Amino acid sequence: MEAITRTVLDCGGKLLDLSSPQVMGILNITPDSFSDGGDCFFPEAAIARARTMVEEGAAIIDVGGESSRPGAVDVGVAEELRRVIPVIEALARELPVPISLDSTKPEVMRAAAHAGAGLINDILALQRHGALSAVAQTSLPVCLVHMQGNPQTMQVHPRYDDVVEDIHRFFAARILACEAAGISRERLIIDPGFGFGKSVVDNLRLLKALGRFCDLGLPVLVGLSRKSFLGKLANRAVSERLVSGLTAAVLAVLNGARIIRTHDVAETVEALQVVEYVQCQG
Ligand code: PT1
Repeated sequence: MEAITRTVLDCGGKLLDLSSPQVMGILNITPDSFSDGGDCFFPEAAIARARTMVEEGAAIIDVGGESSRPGAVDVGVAEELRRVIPVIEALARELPVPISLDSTKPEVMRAAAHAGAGLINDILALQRHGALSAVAQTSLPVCLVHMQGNPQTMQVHPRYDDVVEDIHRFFAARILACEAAGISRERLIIDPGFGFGKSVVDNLRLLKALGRFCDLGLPVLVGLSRKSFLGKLANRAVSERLVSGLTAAVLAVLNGARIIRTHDVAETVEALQVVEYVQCQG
């Protein structure tokens, strides 16, 4: 595994230190997200939840206005802007940690950057028309997520020749596309996209082979918490997937992940602290 030479990301002036694994707390401003839909639909509730996650040790807050769970439906640009921009503005001003925008829409990316967002998280890996140039015009880091298909249909027939190598090749190509568009490698984070057009076995293979992605020399982010592949392994409903989620997060960090995107911030921070205590022994 190639060492990551750069361990601090500049997120629009707020620094994200990746010399130890960090937790990204999920803040869904949606009426329909898969595990917490509606909890934070009103700005006051969203801001309170973000404060709590930072107290619990989150190093980034990921704000999303459109659900991307399997079967989720599209939200228009105007509605997405209305949901996320006021919350990003308030959080960027108030909180010491960078605020990330979870969106695929260039218009929303641009507005979020102006509102003080410190990172762009895109499940379409900037493949939407105009997304590369929207991000290039900011100086923000960006997380490129792999998805096969789209949220409406991605779980119907996921197909790979070799899930790990196919996705590795996808990232190599997206990294080149970013560099050609003026987004330097130093700004990139990669995420194999657990649950985004993957069978249970595909997800397990990716988790086991996460180290393969680290050799691209970029920080690896993973989102595992409460996802259905974990539920299928242990026959657990969405609200019962904490133990599997923490186990998967620990495995991901042992296999090289640097950022864990999760609903369960306090528990994940505690689990990763144990991993760190063990890892830093001589
Ligand atoms: C993720 C992620 C994300 N996941 C990043 N952003 C979601 N960077 C939203 C299921 O199978 O992993 N990385 N933004 C949520 N997506 C899903 C996908 C939620 C699948 C649930 C499932 O249950």
